Amino acid sequence: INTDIQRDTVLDRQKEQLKPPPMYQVVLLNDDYTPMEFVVAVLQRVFGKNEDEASRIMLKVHHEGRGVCGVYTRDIAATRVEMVKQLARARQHPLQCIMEPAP
Ligand code: TYC
Repeated sequence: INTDIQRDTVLDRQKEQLKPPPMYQVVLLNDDYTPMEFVVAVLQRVFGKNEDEASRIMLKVHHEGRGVCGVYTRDIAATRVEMVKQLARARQHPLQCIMEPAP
């Protein structure tokens, strides 16, 4: 049998599917050791930035402590965070990258 709660749950899911998905911003954090050229290369490779835009974001992070690399759905944001962390680990740089709900 279908309870009132089951009917409400179906209606809530239908309504949820009509909304745009929640978005997450991928944020790069500053540190004192990761070379600037490495950060620029990561921004080009992982986030598809051209050299000028990559340099602009890198310098913003360097001066302000953090900077947004892009805004994506949850899975794409999570994958790009992991790609950044893996590239940093491979070169033994302390570069950190996080995702957070877009405001
Ligand atoms: N602060 C680093 C340096 O002076 C450069 C840097 C920029 C590191 C951005 C991390 O996310 C970062 N070499």
